[in-house]
Amino acid sequence: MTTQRLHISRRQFLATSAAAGASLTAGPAFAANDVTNIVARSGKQKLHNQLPASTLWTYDGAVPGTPLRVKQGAEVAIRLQNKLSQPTSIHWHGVRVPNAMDGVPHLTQAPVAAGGTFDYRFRADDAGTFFYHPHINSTEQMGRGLFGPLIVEEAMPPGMDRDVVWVLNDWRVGRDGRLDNGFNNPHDLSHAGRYGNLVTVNATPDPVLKGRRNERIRLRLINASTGRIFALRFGQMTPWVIALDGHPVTPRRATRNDLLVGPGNRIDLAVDLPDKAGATVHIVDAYYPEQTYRVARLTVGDGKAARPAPLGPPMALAANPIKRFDRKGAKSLDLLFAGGAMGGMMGRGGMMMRRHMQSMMRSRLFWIMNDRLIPPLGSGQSAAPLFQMAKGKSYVIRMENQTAFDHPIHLHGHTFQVLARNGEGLKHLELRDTVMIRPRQRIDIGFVADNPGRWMLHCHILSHVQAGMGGVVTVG
Ligand SMILES: [Cu+2]
Repeated sequence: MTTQRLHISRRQFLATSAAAGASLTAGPAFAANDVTNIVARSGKQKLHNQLPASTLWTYDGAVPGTPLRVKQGAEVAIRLQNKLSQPTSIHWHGVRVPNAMDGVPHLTQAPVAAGGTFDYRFRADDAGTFFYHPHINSTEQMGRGLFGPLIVEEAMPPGMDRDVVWVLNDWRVGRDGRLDNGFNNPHDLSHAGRYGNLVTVNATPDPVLKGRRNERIRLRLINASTGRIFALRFGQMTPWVIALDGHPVTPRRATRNDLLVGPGNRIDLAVDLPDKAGATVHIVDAYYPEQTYRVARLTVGDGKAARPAPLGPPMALAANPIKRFDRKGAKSLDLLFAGGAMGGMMGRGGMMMRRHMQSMMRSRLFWIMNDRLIPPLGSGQSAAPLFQMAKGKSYVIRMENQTAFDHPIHLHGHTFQVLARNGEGLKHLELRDTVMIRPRQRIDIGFVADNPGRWMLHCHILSHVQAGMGGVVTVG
């Protein structure tokens, strides 16, 4: 590392601190030699061989960005350099970081200005499959390719033949074959979000993963789409699910609900390839049953088998150190989602829509949380927190979706337990940071508010958070 670079960084660091004001904390400065540099930059790349180049924004020139792999308990030190021409940040999705490291501009830090840097440092307490992405102008920044996997390896990883990370996302390609530049148009904001027409796995459409007979692959799926929800099917095969949103579950055959992977969700599967040379497993997205399409293929080679017979159930992964939620002492909070296109005008949600209709049209805020229109962070308008929580206390949030759309609801800084769907308790322990809530569904989540700070609670359909589906909860 040259002194000049450190000098520039320090000046930027001070500038950022000053701009942030008293309530925002800048990242800790650290010695350069133990730091991974990540550069957010713009460049021309083809989305597909047959298409002209589009302007993509990437981490280190690649989609997905630099795969980060650390051991559980390790200190992670990342220096983000912003070579974009607009402010950015990095949010460590699903990782329980200290508030100042959470990467949410206008809430936990100042935006990292064009040409600026920011130092992120945190300890990776939980093992699992996570990812990182910006948390400002997100529809465009993620929609142009800014996301990368963060894998925290267990102290004792399970014995699988291979560990494969698949980052799923989609791209909206215009008639000219280039990435569509219309981010945050009113239709996307008020409907299902920005859906693309080119689905890729690690930026490759419909890839083929080749394996051996009876090979067991740990498949880590990350949905980094701006809006697309996947309902995955594996043909005749039903893979084992071993973790949801990074957190271990007792291994079981994956249910349809497990395989419903919304933006922000991750799922770790143990996939056993068939005991048949030449066999192909078609992985299909059946979210829209009328428009199913293939996402990827697994094929079995005709060479040596990994083993003579298929393996039995995989071993459970060790639990992460999440504080157990105390149902008896928990305080209940209600959260009602309303608004959006095609939302009913009946019931409480309809009443809220009628009440806010005028200002919804004016403000381009199409979604209502607890009878409030909440402007996005950075709009200059401040909004009171949705909830204020006492540190160390247990909470239940009873969510109800009175909109016509699915929403993956993401809570920062915490891992919650999904307690009930439509009032029915879950059979299995399900720990998550992002939970899909279906139209007219009620979902109860419970957690210990043990991480002090100001945290986002929002839909991970990025057009929706832009249009009112995001609020702040405080813990302290
Ligand atoms: Cu949403």
